[in-house]
Amino acid sequence: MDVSALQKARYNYKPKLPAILSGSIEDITVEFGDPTEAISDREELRDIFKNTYGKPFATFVKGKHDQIKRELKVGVILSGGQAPGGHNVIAGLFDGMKKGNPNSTLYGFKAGPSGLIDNKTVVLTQEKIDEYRNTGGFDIIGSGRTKIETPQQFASSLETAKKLSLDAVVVIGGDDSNTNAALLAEYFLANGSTTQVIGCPKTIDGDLKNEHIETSFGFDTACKTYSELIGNLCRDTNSAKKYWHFIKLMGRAASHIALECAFQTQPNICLISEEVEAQAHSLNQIVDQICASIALRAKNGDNFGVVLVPEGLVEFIPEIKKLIDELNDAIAAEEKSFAEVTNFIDQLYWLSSRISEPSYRVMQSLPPDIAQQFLMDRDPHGNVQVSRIETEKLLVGMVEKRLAVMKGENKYSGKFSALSHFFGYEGRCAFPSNFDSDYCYSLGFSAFVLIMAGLTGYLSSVRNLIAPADKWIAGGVPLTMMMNLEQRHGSKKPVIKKALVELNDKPFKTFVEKRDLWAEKTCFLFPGAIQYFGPPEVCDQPTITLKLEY
Ligand code: FBP
Repeated sequence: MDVSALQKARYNYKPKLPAILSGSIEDITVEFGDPTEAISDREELRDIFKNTYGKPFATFVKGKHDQIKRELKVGVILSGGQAPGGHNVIAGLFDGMKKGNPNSTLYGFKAGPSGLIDNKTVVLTQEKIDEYRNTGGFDIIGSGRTKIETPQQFASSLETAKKLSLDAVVVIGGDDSNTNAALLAEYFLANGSTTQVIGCPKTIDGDLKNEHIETSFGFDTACKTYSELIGNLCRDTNSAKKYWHFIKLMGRAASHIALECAFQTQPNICLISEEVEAQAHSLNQIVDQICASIALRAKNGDNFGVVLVPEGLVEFIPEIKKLIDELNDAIAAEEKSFAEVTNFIDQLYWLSSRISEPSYRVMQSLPPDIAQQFLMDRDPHGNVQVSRIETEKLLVGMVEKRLAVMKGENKYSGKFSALSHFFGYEGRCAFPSNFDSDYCYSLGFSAFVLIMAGLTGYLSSVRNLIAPADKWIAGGVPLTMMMNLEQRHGSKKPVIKKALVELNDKPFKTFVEKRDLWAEKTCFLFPGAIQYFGPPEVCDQPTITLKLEY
């Protein structure tokens, strides 16, 4: 098979591990902390997770563990959206298992959680793993968004675990997939199965984090990839000086990606959804904010600029959030009936008696092509697919109209020509940065140690990430401690709470200190492409967000 020169070179990259995992395998044991509690809804969660609720933190320390050389059978799942480094999680898990016992077997479940339900597997051999080391993508086994939800799906998953005599299942996924991992761990135990379930924190969105999970893998590479592209657009527009670029960035609900890319490129405007919600900004107020910067720069003769728009923005604008919530509930309550209405005009009529009058008015005020995007299929977890709502185009259209009014009022006299972009899929399968290569490999290796320690319902955790890798701290965090109950598909469900941008934390505050200057002057930074080989200050740096947070 032909491979690129970079891919060949990356095969030889040796990911760095925390000191505790890079020494002798016979010298790793687990130290337990205090029992944990869920974030909220503790009573209900204790009841749902009767066997797995409230386990203690686990940290790996030096010491003897008599099970470490046990022969294992483990199945691994890549779940949800792709994130750079997934292959290295599998490689770390594989290498740990083989170091423990060369006879151990790692199965890959094909195409996400459905591979577990339908028992579709491939045995991952040394040769196969070597083909994917330090590469992007999830193509080694494929990924999928199937949610293990129905009693039948849980029973089939257990059946597969029994048929393969699995010691453990490792779920590499985001908040929803790891919620599923927690439910699976509970189900297995409640049904007398000894198959353990361990999660690994994946998602470019960066929203699966807390004080014990410093970041999800893939965030680093995705942000650096988008920042390269944004930086290139900044330089392009600074050269020709004639376009405003409106760039929507993936990240689902959270604005972590937009904020990190703002630090790396210093655009004129970066909207932060969490702030929009906190200040209850309307769509018109957001447009006013953008127009104020455009007018200010036009006065200086700068009819160009860059605006970053987080993917989930619309869900945080109070009137639109209300509309989305009402749409979700109305559609979930009568899914079949709604599916039968295919024409947009008829859909509006269908909705008119099912959502509130103010929400109906908001729906009607949106350009029809955008309004239709709010009605597209929900994902299997009941979320609106925000990546498919063209917020960047909506904003360009509204800004154009507002500037025309401002011109009439003599408040603006510049030229406005805008181009819209959406960066999302471009960053999800990039070659993982050195940081993600190391972090992912360590997460996979840690998952192996958690399995050897007999733990279930844990998320693999590697901390102290701004230090050099040998100083990283590895262990596991009980999944139930990250949970609360949330409204999904019309009813309350246990879910891992998404970590959104905290307005009182250092990253956002640092951004606030700088943004007024960026809105008026041209302060662009050009971070360039991810470097895989070279000096550590260029190649081995974590994100600015992580540095500010820790
Ligand atoms: P995960 O939450 O599964 O990691 O997915 C992240 C993401 O890339 C989001 O940023 C985006 O909204 C979504 O996936 C797009 O989903 P899809 O790949 O199904 O189009």
